[in-house]
Amino acid sequence: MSSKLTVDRAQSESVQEAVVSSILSERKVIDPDTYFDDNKPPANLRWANGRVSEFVAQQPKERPIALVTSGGTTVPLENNTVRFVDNFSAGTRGSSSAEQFLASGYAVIYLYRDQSLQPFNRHYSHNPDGVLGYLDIVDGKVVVKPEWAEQMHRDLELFKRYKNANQLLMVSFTTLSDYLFLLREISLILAPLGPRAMLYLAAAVSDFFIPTHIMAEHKIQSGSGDLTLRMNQVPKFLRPLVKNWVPRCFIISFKLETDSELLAPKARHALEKYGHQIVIANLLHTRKWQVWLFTNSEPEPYLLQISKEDIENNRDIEHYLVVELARRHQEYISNSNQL
Ligand code: 9Z3
Repeated sequence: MSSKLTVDRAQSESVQEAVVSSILSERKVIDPDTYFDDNKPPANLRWANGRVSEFVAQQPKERPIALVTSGGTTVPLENNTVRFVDNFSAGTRGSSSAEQFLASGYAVIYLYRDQSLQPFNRHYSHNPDGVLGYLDIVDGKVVVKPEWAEQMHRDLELFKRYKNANQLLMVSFTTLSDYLFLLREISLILAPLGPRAMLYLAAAVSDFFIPTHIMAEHKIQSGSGDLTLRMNQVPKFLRPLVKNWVPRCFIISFKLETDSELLAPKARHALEKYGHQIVIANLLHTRKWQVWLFTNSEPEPYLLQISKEDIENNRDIEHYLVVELARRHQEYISNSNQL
C-alpha cells in the first residue's frame, strides 16, 4: 500500500507540483520511533508532563490509576491549518467510562479531544441554546431550570468531590500528533507504576496522516479543479506502547469497525500482534449497547450488552464494562504481585 500523501490538483500551481513529486518518490511506512523526531510536539506537552507527574505522585499508594483516552484525532491538511480530516467519536465512551472508573475508586487521567464530551459535563452539550438553555432568571437571580436541577446537582456534586479528592486530571489534544506525543509522555510517567496503572484507549485515532515536512504550508488554493489526497499510514503505536513504554501496565485497546464480518478477526489480530491484555471490539451502529471483550486466554469473546430496561433508565453500557474491567485489572494486579 502506498504510504505517502499527495496534495495534488489538475493543473496545480508549481509549489504544489513540487510537493506531489517529492511525496511520490518516498513511499514507505513510517517507523513509530522516527515519528516523534519528524513531527512537532503540542504546546501543552511540558505542562502535561508536570501536571501528570505531580498528579501521579500525589495519589495514595493503593489507588489504581487509569489513563482514559477519548474523542477523535484531527489530521491537518495544511501547516497553517484551515482544513483537517477528523475521526468519528463524540467522546461518550470515554467520558462515561471515566465517571465509572472514578466511582470504582480509580484516579483518572482523562486525555480527551478538545471540545468533545467530558465526565459529568457530558449531559449538557445537546441543548440548542447552549449552556443558557439550562438556566433561567427567577426573581432577578440565575437558577437552573427545574427539569435539569436534580441531574445537575448530582453531576456537580460528583465532579467537585472527585476534583477535591484529586482523583481527576484532564489533558486535551486536538491533532493526531498532539495525541501521540501526549500518549507517549503520559505512558512513560505511568510506566513505573507497573500493574497498578491501566491504559484504556477509547480515543478514535486516525490511521492516516500527512507528515509535517510534506504538508502544504499555506491554505491549499481552490480554483484549479479537484483535490486528491494521498496520506501516509500512521505508524502502529500500540507496538512500542505495549513493548517499550508501559510493558507492565494493564492495557485495553478498542477496535472499531462498521463491517461485522471484520470485527472479530481484526480484534484477534490486534491481540496477537501487540500482546496486550484486552481488545474491546465494537461496531459503529451498536456501540452503545454491545461490546465484545477479547483476550488471549479466552477462546471466545466475552459479550457485554445492555437491556431495554437499562436504556430506559439511562444506564450506560460503560457502567457494566468498567465494573468488569476493574475486576480483571484487580486480578492482573494480584497475579503480578505473586510473581
Ligand atoms: C472506539 O472504538 C470507541 O468505542 C468509539 C466510541 C470511538 C467507537 P463515542 O466516542 O465512540 O462514544 O462516540 N475507539 C477506538 C477506535 C480506534 O481508533 N481504534 C483503532 C482501530 O480500530 C485502534 S487504536 O484500529
